[in-house]
Formats: sequence, structure tokens, C-alpha cells
Amino acid sequence: SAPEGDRLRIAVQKSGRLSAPSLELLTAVGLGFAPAGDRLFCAGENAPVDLLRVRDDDIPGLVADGGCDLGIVGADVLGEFAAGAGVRPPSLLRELGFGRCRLAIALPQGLNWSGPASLAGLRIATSHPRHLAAWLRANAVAAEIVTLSGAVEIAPRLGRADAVCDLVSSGATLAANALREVATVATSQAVLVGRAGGLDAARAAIAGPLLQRLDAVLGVRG
Ligand code: PRT
Ligand code: ZN
Repeated sequence: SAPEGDRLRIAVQKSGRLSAPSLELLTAVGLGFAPAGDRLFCAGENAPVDLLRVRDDDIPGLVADGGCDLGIVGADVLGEFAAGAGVRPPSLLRELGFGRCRLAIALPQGLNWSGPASLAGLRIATSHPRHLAAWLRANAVAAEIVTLSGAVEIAPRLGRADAVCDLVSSGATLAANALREVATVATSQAVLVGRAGGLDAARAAIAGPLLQRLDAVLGVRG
């Protein structure tokens, strides 16, 4: 069998919205993996390609530092990582067409909206502080960013923030929390990322045909 160094390692979300569609896509390009259960590492059954199953937040860093060669992650998570200081972020290789959502500003009842200036001086809860900071800067609005790792939508009710900047897909969560979507900060979908410096020859030889089959699958899906 091939030495360890000649295997490609792909980081995928272990458990979350992108887990099942990521695995389905890798299956569709012809990769087979044994059921991983609770395991972090999952060896490929029919190709020298292994999975590392992790929190989505860890994926850009793993690919950036070479712990993994490729990764599947939300463009929103990639963008937050890339906007941080320090390491060179992974390259965006392909948009994958699933995990679509938008990062949106939403207000509770009683707050009026007449444009971004309506947010001046407010506290805005988000788990995407760098996206929000860039959007506020671009709109020349000074507001306070309250960074939360989850449950952003309940921050106004808890008195921790006046407004939110959260991911939205159907809009049901905002509606259930009596929040009104007023502006889009960014749109997102799952993306394939790779090391910014590219792959070494052995791994590039494994990744090449894989990307070709991926393009065929994505083309068919339209
Ligand atoms: O445990 P781990 O850290 O890996 O997972 P996570 O909880 O951080 O991420 P997860 O699984 O919730 O989301 C992973 C990725 O899915 C995100 O980075 C987005 O790229 C993408 N995605 C697509 C979404 C949504 N749609 C989405 N609706 N991520 C989160 N949501 C949440 C949103 O935050 C809100 O709580 O769903 C709720 C809103 O959904 P609707 O349908 O009610 O509007
Ligand atoms: Zn996460």
C-alpha cells in the first residue's frame, strides 16, 4: 500500500448541517468510506483519500496549516477565518451548491429600519464578528459587536443585544423569535477549499482526477 505521505486528507464537518451533504458529494465522486460512527479519522476504502471529521470552525485552520489537504466548509466560516490576522487562508477551489444561506441583520419589533444608519450605537449579536465589522465599516456605521458562539437569535430577548447578525436559510428561526430581516451582509454556501500553496506532486496526482469527477457531478447538478 502507498506510504502515509501519499494519501490525501479531506476535512469535513463531523456533525452538523454540512455533514451528510458533504459525504454524499464525496460518495458521488466515487469515494467510499467505512461508516465512521464517532471516530475522528475515517480511512478511504477504494482510494488513497482519508477523512478528518471535525468542527466546521476548525476546517480552515487545518487546511491552512497543512494538517489536511482539502476541506469542505461554509463560505461564511472560510470568510471569518480569512479576515483574521495571521496565516494565509486556504484557497476557494469550488462552490458546491449546498448549505446555502445568508448572513443577515435582523431587528426586534419596535426598532425602526431606514437603512444601515438605523444601527448606529446599537449592540449587535453575531457569531460572524469579522463579516459584521467589515459591513459596518463599509456602511460607515458605528455599532457595538457582541460576539456569541451560538444562540444568536435569543440575544435580544436576553437583553444582551439590540439586534442580531445571523445566518438565515428558511427564515423560520427569525420569525419564531419575532425578528425582522432588514439587510444581507453576505451570502454563503458550502465550498471546497485547498492549501493556499497548492499540493505536492504525489497529492496533486490524487486530487486531479477527483476534481475532474467533482466538476462532472457539479455540472450535472447544475
Ligand atoms: O459543531 P459545528 O461547529 O461543526 O457546527 P455549527 O453549529 O457551527 O454549524 P452548523 O452545522 O449549524 O452550520 C454549518 C454551516 O451550514 C454554516 O457555516 C453555514 O455555512 C451553513 N448553513 C446553511 C447554516 C444554515 N444554513 C442555517 N440556517 N448554518 C446555520 N444555520 C442556522 C442559523 O444560525 C439559525 O440558527 O439555522 C438557523 C436559521 O435557519 P432558518 O432555516 O430557520 O432560517
Ligand atoms: Zn461551528
